[in-house]
Amino acid sequence: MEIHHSKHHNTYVTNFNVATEKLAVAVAEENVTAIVAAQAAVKFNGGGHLNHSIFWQNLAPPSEGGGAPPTGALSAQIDADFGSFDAMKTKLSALTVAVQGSGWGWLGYNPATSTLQLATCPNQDPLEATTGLVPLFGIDVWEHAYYLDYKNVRPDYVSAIWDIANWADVGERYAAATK
Ligand code: MN3
Repeated sequence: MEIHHSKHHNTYVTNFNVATEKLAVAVAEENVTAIVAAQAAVKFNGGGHLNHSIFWQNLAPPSEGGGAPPTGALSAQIDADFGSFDAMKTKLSALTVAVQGSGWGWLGYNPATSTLQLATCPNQDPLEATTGLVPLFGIDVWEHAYYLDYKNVRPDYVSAIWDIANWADVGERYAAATK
């Protein structure tokens, strides 16, 4: 987690800044080819920054509430949309473990239907910009997220993430999304 935060996340931020500078120059020069060419790096690195910014807040050590189940309005909404917290966990775990290659599993809020939804995204595609769902809780299943601790056993990593999930943070995101 330390390396993941200090090295990987930092690289997305650095490269996002490079990409947006390139984009700004291309826009200033009205160079349409360069504007289009800049999009992929903006999306990838901007997505990486957005996703990881949520990821670190979504986690907490058990001594700081990690693993304590959701409460209040979020808990009620999870029950309404998935039947139970355990049912949601089982479903999101299965979807996330099954991501082909690198990507993310998400619990998101759909403002159009006022419901919670599960989704997966490839690479660093940011959830809201690509699906319209407001990101509440994300699981990074790039190999860099788990290889040092879990080798190639992605299911064990996904199973362990629930022990440090910070549902107080997720609840705040839900409250903000539904305000
Ligand atoms: Mn990562």
